[in-house]
Amino acid sequence: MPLPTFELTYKLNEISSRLFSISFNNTTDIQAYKVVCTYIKELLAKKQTEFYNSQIKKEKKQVYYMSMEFLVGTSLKNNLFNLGVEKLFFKVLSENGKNLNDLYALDPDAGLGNGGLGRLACCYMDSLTTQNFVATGFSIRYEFGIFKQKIIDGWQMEFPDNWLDKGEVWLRPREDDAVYVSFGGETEEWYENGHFKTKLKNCKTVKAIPYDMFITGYNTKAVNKLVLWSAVVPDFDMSAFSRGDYLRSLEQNTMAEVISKVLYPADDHTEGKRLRLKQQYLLCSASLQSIVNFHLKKYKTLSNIEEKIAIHINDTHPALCVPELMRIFMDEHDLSWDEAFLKCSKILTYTNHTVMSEALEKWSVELFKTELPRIYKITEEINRRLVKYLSDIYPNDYKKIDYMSVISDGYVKMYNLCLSCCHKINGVSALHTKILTEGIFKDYYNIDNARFLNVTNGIAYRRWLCQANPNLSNYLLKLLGPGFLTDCNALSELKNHKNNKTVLTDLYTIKQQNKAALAKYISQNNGIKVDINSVFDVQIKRLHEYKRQLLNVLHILYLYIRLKEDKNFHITPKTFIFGAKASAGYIMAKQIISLINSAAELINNSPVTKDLIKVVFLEDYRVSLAEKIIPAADISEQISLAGKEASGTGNMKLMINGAVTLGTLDGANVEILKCVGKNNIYIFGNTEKQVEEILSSGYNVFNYINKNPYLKQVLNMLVSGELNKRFPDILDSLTTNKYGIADRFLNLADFDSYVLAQEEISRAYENKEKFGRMSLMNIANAGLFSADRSVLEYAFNIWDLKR
Ligand code: 26V
Repeated sequence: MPLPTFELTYKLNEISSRLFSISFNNTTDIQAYKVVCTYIKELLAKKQTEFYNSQIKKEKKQVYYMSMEFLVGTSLKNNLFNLGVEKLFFKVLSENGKNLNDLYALDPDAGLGNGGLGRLACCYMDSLTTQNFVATGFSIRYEFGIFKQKIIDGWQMEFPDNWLDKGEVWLRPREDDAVYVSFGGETEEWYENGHFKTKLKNCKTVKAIPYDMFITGYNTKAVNKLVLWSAVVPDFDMSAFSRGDYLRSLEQNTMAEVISKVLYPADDHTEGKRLRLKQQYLLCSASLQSIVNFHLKKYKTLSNIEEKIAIHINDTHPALCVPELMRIFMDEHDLSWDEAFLKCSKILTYTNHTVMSEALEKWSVELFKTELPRIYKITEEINRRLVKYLSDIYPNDYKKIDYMSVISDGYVKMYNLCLSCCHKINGVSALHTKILTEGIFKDYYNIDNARFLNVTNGIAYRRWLCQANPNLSNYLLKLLGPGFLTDCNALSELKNHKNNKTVLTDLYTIKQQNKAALAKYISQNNGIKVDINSVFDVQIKRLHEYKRQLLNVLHILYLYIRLKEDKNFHITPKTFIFGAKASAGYIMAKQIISLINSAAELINNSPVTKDLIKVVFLEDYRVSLAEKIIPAADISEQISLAGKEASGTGNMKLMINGAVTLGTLDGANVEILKCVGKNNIYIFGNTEKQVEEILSSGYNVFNYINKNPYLKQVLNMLVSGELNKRFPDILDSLTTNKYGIADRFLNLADFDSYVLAQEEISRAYENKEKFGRMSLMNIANAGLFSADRSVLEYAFNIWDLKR
């Protein structure tokens, strides 16, 4: 690459005749899509082998990123962009009567994740590759990714997402490298020549087949891999079959295959579901077996393994890596406990992504023990030694020891399993890391603070700016030159133009073009006509009470009430755009989606508001939809309750596309404020410290409701019948203790200051130059939030990789 056009045409014809026995120019679009993807995949396979071999020959240390989620999104455009061949493909395709954009439209949005954590994993793979690190992602080849969301009569419904029917073209199966993973049964233990031996009997074994998905970096020879495991029945149980026990052998079959069937679509609470534990163990066991096998093949010894590999645990979901790596070292390679534990500790590192207590993973001992008997024994021993160690440090402080232990109260606490072993532990924003080290993990921090550090999240901005927003990116290319394509900090040169009226006007024009494109999408999908001269105010993220989409709606209802009361109430036209999936079982979240849709129905059609405010709920929020919304945003809503959002990454994607943040001092918003300065952001609401004080001194919502008659009317609207549905549960959640404490996420305590911030935005937007400059300053100061910077910090401060 780059290839001459005739050579590419020749290759496409060759693949076309191999796959479909026709020439490329006679293919249908879907066939052409498969031909092009196959060509890219085969090219990447070759490049990956070359890159990997060249690095491994130098005995370079490599990192394995273990994650139950990789929210890949589409691949074709990203790969062509990274390889620098997009233009060439446009040309060759059009010579063959095809439009590359039509093929892009066929590329499935691989939704192998729920939200921020899964998307972050992909952004990091992208940046690691761009910077020539040898990095391998490990996850599961879910047949069904995150569900497809449909809104029916205002209510979220979930439908299966069969991404593989087209997505399979990106995968390369490696049947020959399959490994076996066992569940259930009992442990058998004995001594042999003075050595402890153990094995599982009566267990059920599944075969795990790896599928490679290749990861390109920008403008580099490096190509890495994401390895996805698929579980299948080992070999058809012929003996059962010959006994006539057909059904049992079939049952075995479906049992195995169900493990990699579907992604758990919840990111809000631990459910303790057996199948989820099996998925986690499949990921850990299959990946670690293949990692250790590879190491032994290359080095013939485990003595140096901790110098050659780092294994990263992305949140606690792959925490079983700790006991599984112990098992492999001890049971399969005869290392002693102490040798094995020291190695595990040097190899394993862990990132925490949430402080929400409901999301901190734990498993019932009963379940853990029956599914993973050997792993349970090892975990028990880790805990026994841990408790002994802690008793020396905190003698007689049973409460603290219990809090810090891996097993207590009938549960295995996965975060403590990671804390007890990993040699580096990090949070994902400065504030989040502070909360970890001074709050939930402080007892561990106080014993050994050197293990803890912060790595503020970052984004693959070449996807989120360059590919998603070609209008802006091409403009910046002309204005600033190509430096920012490899160094995000080069965007800061845009600051030199902050008083340049032409540049401000150009940026405004680009934003309006992007808004027009989104307006078209909204009109096609929602049948709503929105005004591109209104403020596009965007809140796109998973639906969670702590993220406070509700606060946003309460404000919208407030505007409606004000306008209804007084036709002359001045308001800057605004379009409120939402995108959010709720976990299927999270009823309150689903009710909030329903409320947003009811508010949209009323407000978009009411004569008092219809030309001033529009409310749009965009169905099926996903990576590819985010890529359409983000370039068109004026305002980025980041309004979580302070102390609850670990970092946020949507805030960074919106910022780099010129949206101005309206946010609380939460997660990475704190750092965004530092970068842009207080004049280029709207900060409102109680700080994390104030939140603690309010909650500990007994939060009384009526102190806030009684002070603000409009707030009272807003709350009343939830049940008055003026909306097409009534929302008594939402009202109860805000004003009664029926669902835990009233308004546990302090929507009402932050309401007044939110309204004021929105009013300030209105005034600023009416001054085009002022708002345009704020927008420019957001683009110019986004450099810190590049995933290129984040992964360098991981590489040097956590994994100890060399360039
Ligand atoms: C949690 C759980 C809980 C158990 C059930 C299954 C499940 C699946 C996913 C999760 C993930 C929750 C953590 C998460 O996504 N955190 C988000 O991570 C982003 C990347 O660091 C960060 O920007 C967001 O603030 C944080 O909420």
